[in-house]
Amino acid sequence: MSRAADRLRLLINHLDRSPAAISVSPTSAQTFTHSHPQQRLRYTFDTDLLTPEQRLFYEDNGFLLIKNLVSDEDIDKFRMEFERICRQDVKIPGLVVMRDVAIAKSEFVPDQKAISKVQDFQEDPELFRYCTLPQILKYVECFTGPNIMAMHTMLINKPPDAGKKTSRHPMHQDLHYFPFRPADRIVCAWTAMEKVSRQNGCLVVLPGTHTGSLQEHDYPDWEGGVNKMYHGVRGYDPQHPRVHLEMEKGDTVFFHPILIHGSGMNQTQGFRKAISCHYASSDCYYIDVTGTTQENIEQEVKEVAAKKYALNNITLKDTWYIRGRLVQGERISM
Ligand SMILES: O=C(O)CCC(=O)C(=O)O
Repeated sequence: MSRAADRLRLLINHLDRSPAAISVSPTSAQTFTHSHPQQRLRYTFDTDLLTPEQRLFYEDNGFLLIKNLVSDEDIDKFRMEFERICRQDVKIPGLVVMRDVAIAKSEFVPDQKAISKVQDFQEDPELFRYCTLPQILKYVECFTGPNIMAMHTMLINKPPDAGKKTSRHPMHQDLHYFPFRPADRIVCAWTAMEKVSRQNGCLVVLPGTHTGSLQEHDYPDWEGGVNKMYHGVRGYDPQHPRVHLEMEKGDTVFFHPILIHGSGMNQTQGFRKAISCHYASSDCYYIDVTGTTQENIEQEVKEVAAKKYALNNITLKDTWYIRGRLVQGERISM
């Protein structure tokens, strides 16, 4: 038996004797049914898909990269749909279209060059197909359990940096944006739509930080400006080892919402594209973020909702409740 398998067995035996170490929803602990329920570690389930090495890697590091998971054909279709959106050939309800802060309003042209991100594409059947791909869901289930909601969807079109370093994404923890828990039953799938490297601003992760807690976030005081809602984590250790996730088209990384990560500047002339979805177990539950470090993001979301959609009494929870879509199993408490 491999060393990883031995270590996994030791960890499982340890957890069997200390159930308090496993974090699940207080309302529905027993709804996570699996073929090997005793083989549940803190961050992963055994669904017969992950090797012992892969499970341990995620348990220890908070991310797992799977090569060649999404076909070129699918990625080309997602790219074509994105281009249709940019040309304004289609109008998708609820879709949020974002521009890099370095692009002045006056420069707007209906073209992908003006758009740095689209998010909330749950009503676009072609882009949303990404969130339902069976080969992605098979992995997602290892982290969320069998009842799966697609909560947050994004296609990121990182533009060539205009010289102000605004194409960077500050280091952050995705949980800052989410008023639902437990964190361990949430996972992001992020797929490279082309080769991503340090040159065009690949993801950068701080391995192992998923075992920490949610920290305070706010706008970094970057001289050249920072994109709307791109909050950065305060006070992380800049000396913490970093991993630059260089990936090929179709490679997919799954990562935990407390993992500190970000992405670098795009120093090429091309637009670096990636598509992603945050999934949560439908057994998760909403929390009230009043009085927590997440109050500032709730306030900002409320301001946008009031200004753009004339929605005045909305909470952070409401904005997620209406976006979430069941993609596998049963919708329980989400
Ligand atoms: O794709 C990127 O550059 C970073 C994406 C990311 O970390 C996020 O949107 O939370």
